[in-house]
Amino acid sequence: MASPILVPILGDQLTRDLASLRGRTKDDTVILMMEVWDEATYVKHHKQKIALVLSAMRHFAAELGQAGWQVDYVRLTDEDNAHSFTGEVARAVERHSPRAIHVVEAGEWRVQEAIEEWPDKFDCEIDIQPDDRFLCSKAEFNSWAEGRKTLRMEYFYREMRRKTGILVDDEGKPEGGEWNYDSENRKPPKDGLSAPQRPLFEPDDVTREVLDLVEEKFGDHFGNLEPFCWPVTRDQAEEAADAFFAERLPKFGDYQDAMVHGEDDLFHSMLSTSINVGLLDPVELCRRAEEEYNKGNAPLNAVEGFIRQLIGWREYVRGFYWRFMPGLESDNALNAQRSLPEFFWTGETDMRCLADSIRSTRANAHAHHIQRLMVLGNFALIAGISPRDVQDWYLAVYADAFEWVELPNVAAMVLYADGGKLASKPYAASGNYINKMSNYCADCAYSVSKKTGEGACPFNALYWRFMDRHRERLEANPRVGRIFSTWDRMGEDKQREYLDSAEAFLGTLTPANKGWARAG
Ligand code: FAD
Ligand code: DLZ
Ligand code: SF4
Repeated sequence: MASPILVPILGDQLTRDLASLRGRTKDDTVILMMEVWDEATYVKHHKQKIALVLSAMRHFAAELGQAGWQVDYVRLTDEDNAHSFTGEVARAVERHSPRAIHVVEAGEWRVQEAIEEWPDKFDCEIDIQPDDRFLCSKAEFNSWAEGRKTLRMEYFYREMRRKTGILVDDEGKPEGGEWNYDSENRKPPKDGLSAPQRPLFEPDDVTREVLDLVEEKFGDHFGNLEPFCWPVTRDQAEEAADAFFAERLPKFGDYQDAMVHGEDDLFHSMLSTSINVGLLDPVELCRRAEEEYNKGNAPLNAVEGFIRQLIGWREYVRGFYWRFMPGLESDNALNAQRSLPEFFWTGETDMRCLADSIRSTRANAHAHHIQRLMVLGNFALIAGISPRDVQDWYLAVYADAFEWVELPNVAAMVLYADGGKLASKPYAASGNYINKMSNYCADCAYSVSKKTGEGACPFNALYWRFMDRHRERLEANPRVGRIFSTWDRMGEDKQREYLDSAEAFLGTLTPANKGWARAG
């Protein structure tokens, strides 16, 4: 092939209709896919995440090859592997002498920065194309955000509903009269609540080979490698989506915020890994959910709730990430300085809610949203854990973690480290919330009804310590301010008991060994 177009495809761009492939001819294109050490180790990802990405990449390359594309696939173990995207593109330029490189912009800031240096490094045309797998472009998000005092997801979401026409009638009105049915999506779990088992995918030969590689090269990373049952092809991802729509969507809304010990998925879709690496199209999923509603198979609160997560939250956090990077990574509005406790890695804590959420994280490389937000995140917030430590942890432990989605959720939604650009108030809660929304507390070593002293649920005292410490900032906020009259009514002695209890608990925490998330 004389001087082809080189099309690098990254591990989260596994989409047949990727912008850089659209309109290209097979006899004039070399697709480059690169397994590189840098991507597996910039944080020490959960073993299942590495296996997921490498196996999905290998399957995708095989599919492209079968469809007649020329794919230059670099394996992690190839002798001369340069182990960085730029190093591998340089080697591919030597091999193929391309007349141009067409690449879709990267999902993560650090990779995009590297790509933007390619025009200075390579002596051919470099075309960096927008990632149009997102509904809202970076420019569109910026023009929506420009001049607004607050960037509430709700208003952004309504724009996305209007733009797609999903659950919107001919007059531009929302289906059912409301844009958001979140108030119906907070049912506590009833006794014995369980959900149908999602499809689990047996590793084939390609995945088995990757699992062996991951065990050999990344055996010291966090998490269980097996059982490994994530979808790694589009067909598998579609099967997973079919099962969700048929079996779990109807109750997705009701139990969206519920937590049950040992029930790791409940009615969640478990589709984030497939969506994030490019195997499923989020807007297509929303249209399917709408269809289930139109056919009378699922209620509006479930369908709207699911759609809001995808064209609301997912699109919003992506726009937010690119608007506020690179500052977002170092924001620390609440000046939280404590190191991450060791139990986040070991799971060894008597706090049953945390232990179960960490167990699921370790076993599945997944925990559902309320575990991430209201158990793990809430603890990190009210214990004052440093944003950098918390960010590294979340980026390392989840199979669906890519910085563009992880960072806004952690820094802004959970830790309020952005000072309130994303959330109207910190999501701080005492043990009461967890008790209401889960069955964790009944068998916990701590008593949720005990507020202070020996055996009291640590969330209770930490909550008041957090409120007291940040009073100046939070008191003016109408959504939080009233809480301080409760605090004031307690009187000094009671307040002292809370503060002493919190300090005593914090004094028992062992800081984590930093080597878990990042080497060195
Ligand atoms: P479902 O509950 O079935 O939701 C459907 C889909 O909506 C998800 O697959 C996901 O694509 C999208 N979605 C839901 N909530 C969010 C959200 N807050 N932000 C963006 N997309 C959302 N999601 C990631 O994909 N990667 C992450 O690294 C990640 N880190 C998070 C960290 C914290 C602290 C919090 C609070 C949330 C995080 N989320 C992240 C969002 C959410 O928890 C996961 O998307 C969800 O748990 C994935 O499971 P699911 O596919 O069963 O989701
Ligand atoms: C997460 C990941 C891992 C573990 N390995 C690779 C890899 O070897 N090659 C690759 O192309 N992508 C990998 N990825 C996904 C990338 O980190 C992801 O594509 C970038 O973060 C995008 O900005
Ligand atoms: Fe968690 Fe407190 Fe409930 Fe124990 S009592 S499970 S620590 S909220």
